[in-house]
Amino acid sequence: MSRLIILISGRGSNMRALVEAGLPVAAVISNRADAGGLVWAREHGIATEVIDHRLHVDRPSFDQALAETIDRYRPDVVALAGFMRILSAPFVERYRGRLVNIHPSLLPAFTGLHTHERAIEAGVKCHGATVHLVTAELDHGPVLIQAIVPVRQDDDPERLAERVLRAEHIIYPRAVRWLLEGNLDMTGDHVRTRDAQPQYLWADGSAEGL
Ligand code: NHR
Ligand code: GAR
Repeated sequence: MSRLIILISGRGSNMRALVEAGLPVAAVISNRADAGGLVWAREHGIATEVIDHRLHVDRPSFDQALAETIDRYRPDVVALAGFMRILSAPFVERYRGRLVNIHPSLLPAFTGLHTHERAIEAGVKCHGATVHLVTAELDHGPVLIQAIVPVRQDDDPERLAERVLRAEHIIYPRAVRWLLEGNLDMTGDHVRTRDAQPQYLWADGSAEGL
């Protein structure tokens, strides 16, 4: 049986989507004791841990404590789900090919924070979310799946974020399942599903024929 660890910092709606998809979640770990997602996880009988980054003198020592806690659960895959601490190169190397993140933009556009606001500001018409393997370079790892969400004329960052989030909840469980089940072929930056399942999602069905 494969094992999944989820790292969160906040409300944990993506964590919930992973649990509700029936994935084998061994534990949920947060860097914040007040993360809303921890309450939901405990209510659902899932083991939880808190590793508070403020109690560590520097990033390497936080990352070391985090890795030690993760490794006690002997996970096959580690999924970042709204996890807000940048991870150091040794941490990323330890879980190479098994550490995955969901980022709220169509990478490589809009790396970093405040993506919805920046997409509207830039005037792009297609936005979305990306599930990617984590590498030492922030928001730059190989892409597993992307969801395209149209930007509407009257969108504000909150409304756009809400639609992107719904797409995230569809693509994240799909991609994590591929990883857990060994359904991905990886060569360099290129990741392909072995059974040719589509690695994109259109939030707007009208474009299906393209
Ligand atoms: N770590 C590595 N090495 N590579 C990635 O691609 C990572 C990562 C850690 C987290 C998620 C990411 C996102 O999807 C992620 C990807 C936090 C920040 C950030 O600036 C940036 C990107 C992401 C997560 N964090 C601040 C920091 O100093 C703290 C911000 C806060 O606490 O609110 O770590 O967007
Ligand atoms: C999600 O939109 C996720 O893509 C994003 O934060 C939200 C977390 O929501 N992640 C990042 O911005 C990482 N820097 P959730 O806690 O409800 O899953």
